[in-house]
Amino acid sequence: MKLERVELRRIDIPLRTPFRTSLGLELNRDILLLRVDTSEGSGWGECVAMPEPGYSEEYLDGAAEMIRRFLLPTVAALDVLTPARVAAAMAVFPGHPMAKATVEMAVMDAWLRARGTSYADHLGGVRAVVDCGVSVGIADTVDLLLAEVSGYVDQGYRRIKLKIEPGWDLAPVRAIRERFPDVALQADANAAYTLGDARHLAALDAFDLVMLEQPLPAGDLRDHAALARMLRTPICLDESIASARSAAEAVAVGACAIVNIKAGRVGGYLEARRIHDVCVANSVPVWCGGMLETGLGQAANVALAALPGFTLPADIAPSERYFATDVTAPITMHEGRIAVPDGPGLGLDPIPEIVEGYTTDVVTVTRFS
Ligand code: OSB
Ligand code: MG
Repeated sequence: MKLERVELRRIDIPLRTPFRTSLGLELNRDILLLRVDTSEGSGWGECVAMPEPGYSEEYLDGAAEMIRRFLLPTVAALDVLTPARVAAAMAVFPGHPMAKATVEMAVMDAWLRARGTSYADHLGGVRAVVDCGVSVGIADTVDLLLAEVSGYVDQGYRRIKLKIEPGWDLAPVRAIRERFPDVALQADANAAYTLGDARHLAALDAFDLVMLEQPLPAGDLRDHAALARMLRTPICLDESIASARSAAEAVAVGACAIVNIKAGRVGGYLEARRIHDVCVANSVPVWCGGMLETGLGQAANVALAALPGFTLPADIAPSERYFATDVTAPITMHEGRIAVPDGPGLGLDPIPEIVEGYTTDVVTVTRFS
């Protein structure tokens, strides 16, 4: 299999509900879709980088540039294209995991479609359905948050995750816990605190949270380990885990008891699987994070979440949670679960007219060097 043609397509697809995190970022979804045409067929990748840096240093224009200028020539130079060879070839460049993950995802889709194998079968999925959780952005008032969360509880989500930040933490968590005493509840701080906030964060122990996600900055493994000793609530890491190696280190130093796995953050689905394997070997539960993806990214995430170590509900939600009209046939949830696609590759196709309607820019590459 050889690379023949690549399309970098930017789509502007509005989120149905504004999504605000501790980064002060109001996330909108300007998304890069990558179509690869190979000698054996086509595949799709989705870049999870946001328009602005914040969650990490990557941002959409930078990722597009990285893909076009460096990753595609490297991949096009390979005579035999396989997902593992593509990932290994891209590894000569440090960093840029979201850019790399986009290319790997598209090549894997094309390669699996050509072989009639699904993403889930290739990665080692063992489940036909995955449990869905919903990630709830910072709201303007606790009343508005209560109304929003009530809707999600009614829709059947199996876990609620609240974004928190200094000034928006104990009060919203207490309010949700009082209204929904039995709901599986967790909080995600996106690195908004420091170890000096440990006593304040320990007050969250009263609310029986499944976990507290990424309370401190990504590089602060030692501080996370110190915080973990001061809290009963288990610590989960997201931004801190860049690879299987960093997962092993975080677990070894006691920085976390749970790991959030996002393929985009770690350079692709193959590295995501290695993180899963490291965590399973250490009896650390994992779950699949999300980055407000379209149906394409969700399909790959659902496949990943089908692996045996993914024992906690994912940040994977039906299309209607994110978009009025998704770029694929809508992903639907039944009793808080989404079915793992079993068709070849992602098992879902972008709908050309819909993608076209959202498109703001297309760059086609046929000569790679
Ligand atoms: O920290 O998990 C996060 C979205 C953008 C950046 C970071 C995060 C998120 C989410 C989205 O929580 C969850 C979802 O895709 O439903
Ligand atoms: Mg997170």
